[in-house]
Formats: sequence, C-alpha cells, structure tokens
Amino acid sequence: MKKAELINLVTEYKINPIGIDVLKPRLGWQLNSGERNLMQTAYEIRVANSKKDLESGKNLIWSSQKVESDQSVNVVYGGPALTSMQRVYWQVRIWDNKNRATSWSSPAFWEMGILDRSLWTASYIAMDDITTEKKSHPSQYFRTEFKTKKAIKSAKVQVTSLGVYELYLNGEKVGNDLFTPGYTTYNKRLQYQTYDVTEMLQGNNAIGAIVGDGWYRGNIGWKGDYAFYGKQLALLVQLNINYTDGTNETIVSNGDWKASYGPILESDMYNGEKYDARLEMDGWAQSGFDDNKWTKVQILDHSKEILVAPQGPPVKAIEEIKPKKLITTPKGEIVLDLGQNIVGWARMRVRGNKGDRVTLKFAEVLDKDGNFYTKNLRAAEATDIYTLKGDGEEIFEPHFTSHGFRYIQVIDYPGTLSLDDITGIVIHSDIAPTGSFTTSDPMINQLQSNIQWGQKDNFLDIPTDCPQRDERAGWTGDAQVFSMTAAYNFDVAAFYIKWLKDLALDQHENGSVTNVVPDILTGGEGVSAQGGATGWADAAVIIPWTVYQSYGDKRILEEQYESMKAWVNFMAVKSGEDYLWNDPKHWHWGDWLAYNADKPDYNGSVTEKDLIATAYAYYSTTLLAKIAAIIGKTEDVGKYKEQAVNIKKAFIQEYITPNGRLVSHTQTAYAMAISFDLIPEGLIEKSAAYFAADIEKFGHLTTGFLGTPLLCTTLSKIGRDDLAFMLLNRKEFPSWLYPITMGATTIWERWDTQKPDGTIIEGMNSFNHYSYGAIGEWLYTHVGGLRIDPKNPGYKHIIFDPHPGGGLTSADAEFLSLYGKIKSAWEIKDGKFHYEVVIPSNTTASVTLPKATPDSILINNSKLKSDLLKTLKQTDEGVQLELGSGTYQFSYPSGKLKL
Ligand code: RAM
Repeated sequence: MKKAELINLVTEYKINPIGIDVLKPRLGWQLNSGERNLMQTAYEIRVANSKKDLESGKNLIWSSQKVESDQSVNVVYGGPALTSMQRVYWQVRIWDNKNRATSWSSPAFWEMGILDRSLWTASYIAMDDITTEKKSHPSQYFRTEFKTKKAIKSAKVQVTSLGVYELYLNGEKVGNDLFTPGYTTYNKRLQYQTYDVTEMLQGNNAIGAIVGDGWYRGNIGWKGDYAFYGKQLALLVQLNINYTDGTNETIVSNGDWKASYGPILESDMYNGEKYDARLEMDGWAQSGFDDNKWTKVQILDHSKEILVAPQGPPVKAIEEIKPKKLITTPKGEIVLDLGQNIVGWARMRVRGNKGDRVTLKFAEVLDKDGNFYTKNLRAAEATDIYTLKGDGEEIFEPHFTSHGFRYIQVIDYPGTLSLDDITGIVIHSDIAPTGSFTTSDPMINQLQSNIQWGQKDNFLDIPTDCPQRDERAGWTGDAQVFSMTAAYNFDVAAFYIKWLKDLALDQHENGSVTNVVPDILTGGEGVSAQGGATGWADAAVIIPWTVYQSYGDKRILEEQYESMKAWVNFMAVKSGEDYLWNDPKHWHWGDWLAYNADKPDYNGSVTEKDLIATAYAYYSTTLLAKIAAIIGKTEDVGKYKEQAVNIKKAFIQEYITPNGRLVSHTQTAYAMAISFDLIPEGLIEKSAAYFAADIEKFGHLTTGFLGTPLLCTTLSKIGRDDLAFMLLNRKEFPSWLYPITMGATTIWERWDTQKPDGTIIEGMNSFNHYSYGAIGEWLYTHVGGLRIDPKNPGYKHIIFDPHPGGGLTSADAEFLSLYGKIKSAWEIKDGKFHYEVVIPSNTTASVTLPKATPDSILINNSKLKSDLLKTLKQTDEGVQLELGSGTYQFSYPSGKLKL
C-alpha cells in the first residue's frame, strides 16, 4: 500500500489561481490512498508570503493550528485580509483515524486580483466607431510600445474590454482563453482577466489587442438586435512589472495608444467572420511596427466599479476533430462530415492566389435528400469567408465567432480539397470531465455521449439553450432541469457560481427571475420578455441546491440566499391567500415541447400550467426552508415550512381528487406531484397506479422540458423500474433512443426534431439542446447506482444503490468527486452479480446489494467478516452495508434480480 499523500490542492475549485477577488477563498485537498476505512480526523493549514517561509514554517501569515475535523473541501481561509495582487503559498497536513500524520503537502498558491479600485489607473480606450445600425463592424486593433530597462522579477497584466478581446504581447497571444472577458450582465458586472506575462517581456516591448463586437455590441437574440449592452467597444489594459531591485512600473491603456482596423472585416457571434488576409498588418503587435497611419484613441468614460475577477472557468479550444468524410451532395455541394455535432469552428489550410475567396458554411444536418441544411439556424448565417493573401500555405481560424455544426460546406476552395485541409476545433468552457457512464448497450452509451456533447456544446461561458441558431441564450429552465446531470458529467461548480451571480443581478426588484441570463429579453416584446416563468425562474433556487448537493458548497447557498428568497416571495405574492398560483395573465412555458398525441404539430404542453406553477412553488419553497436551516437563517425556517404546508394543502384540494387522480391526468403532472412530495400519504399508491397506467396506455413518454427529467426517477421511486427501462429502451419516436436511430450525436430540442422520413420541422428546432439529456441523472444514480446522500452532500457520504434491469448485463458509473474517484460498476456474468465500488478516502458509504441474501455474498472472494456483518441490514431491496474508503468487489448469485 502506498503512503497516503495530499494531492489536488485547490483554491476556489482551481489549481493555483491568479487574479481572484474572493476575499476569503476556500481551500480543499484530497487524501490519496487506496487504504480501507481511512478518514481524516484533523488538519492543519499554513499560509505564507513565500515558498521559503512556508516550508520553514517561519513568518507565517496564517496557521489554522491543528483543527479536529474531517473537513477537507471548502475550508475557508481564516487569516488576515489579503491585499491587491498579493500571492500567498499554502500547504496542509492531516491526521487520520489510525493515529498517523501525513507530511506537509507540496505547496500550492493563489494570488489576489485588484481589490482596491483606486489601483485601476488604466483608462478605457476606444475608436471613434459607434454602432448605429443593425450591422457587424470590423474588429479593432490597439497597440502601444514600451521599454523595460531593468531585470524583471514578475509581470502580470490585467485586461478587459467592452466587446471580446485577444491580447498580444510582443507578437504572441497572451493566454489561450477565448471570448474573454466572458459573458456577464455587462452593465452590472464586467470580468477582467489576469495573466502572468513574466516570460513574455523583453527590452523593447509592444502590447497589442484585437477587440470584436461579441455579446456586448454584436448581434444578439432572435430579433436581430445589435448593441444590446453598448454602442462603442473599448479596451482596458494594465500591466504591472516588478523589477528585481524592488521597484515596479505600471503600463496602462491611455490616450497614447493607437488604433486601427485590420483584416477582420466582420465578426459576429451568429453570422460568422469575414477575414481578408490581404489586410494583415505584419508585426502590428511587435515593437518597431510603423503605426503612423493608425489613429489616436479616445478615452471612454465607463465604470470601473463593475470590474470583477472571473470565478468561472474560461472558454478554451479543447479538442480537434478531423473530418471523417468528404461528400458531394446531390445538389453538388462540397461538404465535410466531422461525424460529431460540435461547437467551435473549422481551421482551414489553403494555398491560392491573392484575392481568392473561400467560404465556409456550417450545418448540423443534411436534409432528407442529403443536401446541406441550414434552415434551422434561422437568421444565423454561420458563414466564415476568408480572402487569401496568396503567399504559400495560409491557415485560417476565426476569432470572435463560433458555430454549432457537424457538416462544413466549402465553397470556392482553390485547388483540390482533402480531408486534411480542414480541422474541427471544439471549444467550450474549460470544465473538467468528472463523470463517465457506460453499459453493455452501445445505444445507451451513445445516448450518454450525446448528453455529454450536448453539455460541452452548450457550456460556452453561460449555459446556453442551443449553440447554432440566432438564439444561444442562457435559458433558465433548460439550465435548471439539466443541472444535476451536468454536475455528474463535468465539474460545474465554478461555472454555475459565476452564472448565478448574473441571475441574481438581473432579477427584478419584485423577485421575478428573467427567462434568460444574462437578460437580453426584458423590455422587449412578446411573452419571452416577461420572465417569472414556473420551472424556469426556479433555477434561482434549484441550481444553488444542485451545487450544494454535488460539492458541499454552502457559500453558494449563502450568496444566493436573497435571490432565492426574493423568487419564493414573488411566487407567494402571485399565489395570494389561496396559495394557488393560477393567475391567468401570467405567462408560463409549462411543460414546454411535450409530446401531444392529439396535435402532431405540437408546440405546447397538455399539463395545466397552473398545476405546474403551484407544484414548483411548493418545491422551491421546501428547498428554501431546508436551505435556511442549513445556513442558519433560523428565523426563516418556520416561515417557509409553513408556507410549504399551505401550498401543499391548496394543491391537494385543487388538483388531486379524493381518488388520487390528478386533474391534469398526464405523466408530467404525476411525475411532478410524486417527486415533489405533493400527494397525501394515503393516496400515493393510487396516484402511482394512474401514473403507471398512463405510461402503459401510451407505451411511451408524453413529457416535455419539465416532466422529462422527473420521469424515470419517479417511476423508480414507485417501484416501476420496468416502465422506466421500457421508456429508456424504446427506439421509436418519442424516446431518447429514437434520435440515435436517426444518427444523432447530440440531444435534440424536440422529440421529433427530425421525422423518421428525414424531414425536419421548420422554425424553432435545434439538434443540440441539452434539456432532454436530463435523463443522465437517472442513468448515473439509478442504473449505475452512484448517488449523493442529501443529508451529507458533496459525496462525504455516498449512496450506492444499483438497479440492474432493462436487459443490461453491465453498467459502470464513475465520478471524480472532490474527495477523489468514486466507482459503482456492476456486471452479470455466469449467473452471478459482480459489483465493484470504489470509495475515496475521507468518505463513507452505504451500499445496497440488490436482491442479495447475507450468506450468499462474497467480498473479494471471501465471506463477509464481522466488521461488515456488524453493519448489515436486510431490506426489501436486498442487503445494506456501511463501508469506509477502499475498493470492494462483491459477488453473489444473480437469480433473484429482475433483469
Ligand atoms: C425556446 C427554446 C428554449 C426554451 C424556450 C422556452 O427558446 O426551446 O430552450 O427554454 O423556448
């Protein structure tokens, strides 16, 4: 057995972050050891200004002293307040339940950003270029030069823009983040990035930056709006250089900088980029460039009070995909097929004459005749146009646009196009993969792949509904229903922490939560402008709860508490004295895009929206009461508990007959009422029977955005795994596997986005919407059996409870928790149920061995020993054991399992 060591030291979910502005950052570590039953019993953290001080234990800024505690995640820094740009080093050691201490961990560090606003001495600089019409403008280039005369110890640059920027130092791009400064509700919060550029400086230096329209003033929303946040782009740069002699210098963006247009003629999030390589300005971001023809910049008066350091992960280019096929369509279009619906762009290699123009168009699908299909992109042109400069091999990648696509149409390519000339660049928020789920069924594995791709493709700094058409908005409902699945697949803690801040800031004074965040709809026309929609606005409560459940993060509950409360209070006001939210004038999306057997061209739901609204009001109110208790808002606990009791009473009276039938007799209504715990005790069996009977009657699901995520979990809850698996395994429309029979590589917006004959529904119809991918939660938790214990969140105590069935012979769910890897993998082989669980150090688990009997169980090929036997409980489900950390292999005869 290797010696236990402390690894993966994180600060605010990141390894060695710089430029953060969380004043009391939270620290975490993993105890890496394969040892059984290993728990931390105490820890000691120390923090110093230098590595040397840290390791000698001298001049410490803070020592936690030995704290008797098993907490190893989200431990709050308790030392003195830190100052702007202060870097501190930290390490930790722990004591375990076997009376051993580890040695000190390797040092980690974090570095603060600008905390004192008076340190922002840079000015926003801009070109004289104001958007007055609905049109993309050329991207802007900024530059300055400076000399350094002394030896440099360290240099950091802080940078942001109104628009999206790329920063260059001495000709090299600074960092590899994309679409910086990121997408926030720009009028209230503007992120700046900090980069360590120590190695990039030389004697004669030049800083350059390109700024494009981006979300700030580009085309946004499906109504063709431009300049939503502002009409003028700007850049803010501040470079701090520390010299070895102890002096320092700050280079800032100011009136001395020069600006110019360049080769990016148009750059639009939806429409694509027009790039003319003939206009390239060689060496523009290096010293010595002749910028005589460049214009002087203006100083723009814009708030620095709104500047914040980023908490979420940046967007990056994560993967490259080579095209699988080159197709000539029946119409004669030259099209490359990547074999996967991705988000990003195509990198093109090309040779030709000066002035040759290549057009790249992007599409998710081919139509039923095999031709390139872009109608579902609506107004998004998704077209990149590259004009060659004509000097040998040229490589093109766009700067400030992205497309959602699997197919690339190449028009007017000079010479013969080969598969090697185009590469698909996959971009998304740099969320670390944490989950995997595989089974014996390749179609279900493809479903899992589609869910994960749907997540990657739609996590582009904000959770978007779709990545391809003229929308790509942070729809709250979609984010809400998918959040738990998202938290299995990838580490999304910091991603949601960031987005929820914007949700709260955009929230209306009366507590109403907007339909999309950042909110680009309020004030516009139509129902989308209204907000406060049931199941959508509840993201305000449900997503913080998901983050708390998945990462044990209490701070998100504290920070979002006022926002949650405001939303719950809004619903209470709307519901009034009878506790029923049935205001006919209030718009809800309801069970959006549900299957409706009566109307083949459905675009609505059959579950009454009032019923859904009151059900969700109940659910969010119960969560709020729990949250109030968790964060010590004792004065609120009773109030919200009572409110919930009253809503439940009203719901029962209004929507449930004395026979347990719901007035909306739909799968969604039953799934919602049962899973939110709205059915009175004595009626559960009857309601459950109605629910099951409806599924049997149809033989398929009929649910939409709000019902679908609850469907299989609720069927399992009422003991009808058979029906849940029936729904999962169904291959005809409507089902999760039907799109896969049609070749889908991502989750569709509609159950029948594409009909069996290949026709595609016109209008609002995306091939890449993650909402229906919310089935992923059930796959991990139920089929795989890897679950959070809500009373002991963040996987501090894990529940293993696999449910084999549906003809599967194996399932393997794995999750990289903050404590380390968790595994729940079963296989039925040679008449035996083999089950492996991996429990990380410093956690414990309850394991249910389905349909096992105590004397039939072998653990690592031996009979159960007394330590485990002591914990054994026989339940209706099987045998339950309490386990500590380690790897365990169980096996027993599989005869009693219903497969
Ligand atoms: C459309 C999309 C989106 C959904 C809204 C209500 O814009 O389907 O995902 O949330 O409608």
